[in-house]
Amino acid sequence: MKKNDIKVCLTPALFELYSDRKSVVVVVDILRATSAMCIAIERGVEKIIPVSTVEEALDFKGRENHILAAERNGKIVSGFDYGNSPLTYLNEDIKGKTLVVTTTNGTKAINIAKVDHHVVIGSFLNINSLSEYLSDLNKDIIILCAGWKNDFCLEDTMFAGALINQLVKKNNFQHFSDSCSVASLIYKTAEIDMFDFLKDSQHRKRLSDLNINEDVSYCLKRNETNLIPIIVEDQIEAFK
Ligand code: 3SL
Repeated sequence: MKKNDIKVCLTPALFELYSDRKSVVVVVDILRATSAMCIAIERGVEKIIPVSTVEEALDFKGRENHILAAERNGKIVSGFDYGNSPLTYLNEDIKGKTLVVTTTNGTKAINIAKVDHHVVIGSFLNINSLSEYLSDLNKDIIILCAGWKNDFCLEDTMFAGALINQLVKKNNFQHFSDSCSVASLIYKTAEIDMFDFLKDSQHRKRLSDLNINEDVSYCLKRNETNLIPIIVEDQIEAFK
């Protein structure tokens, strides 16, 4: 049986090198965009519209049944009700609504990938069902780390390593690249205590300076949802 290849694209700046128009792309922004999206879908958001700019998000202002979320540099953009905190989506008000969202890195990575690829949203919060889904899909995979402003981020690469670890156990995947090896090594070192492992990472420090620590612990929880957010016609919805 031919095995499917896994590749890890360490930052969106490298995506051109990986884009092949046939692999499924798993977009990952562990802190915090894709974690927040997974939990928003779990808590009943009907669909998510990822936009790249604050202006595009504002175009939806006043539309019935829409919630607007915008984050830049870790903070909620003024005038918006929601930002990127997964904990804020643990509420009943979002049920059945459409979430329009723009974030510093996560939505940009999604919008780059969705041009030519089938896109799936990944996080620790859905890692088991995600690996089942990818295994059933039986395609080559690119894990696209959203990073920070086109730079490398430890937490996204750590997640890539965790996902590779699960996929390889399913026997229909293989990987050869150094970026996969480095992701696996990072995860092996981190897995005992991921929160502690990230303590000196740039993004944890950035969030910690904003007093955002609970979100980090929440984003490192596993399997809070079985749902797989996927892109269908430019919008994110749960795979059915
Ligand atoms: O860049 C993003 O998409 C965010 O996840 C960054 S933050 O965690 O909100 O700072």
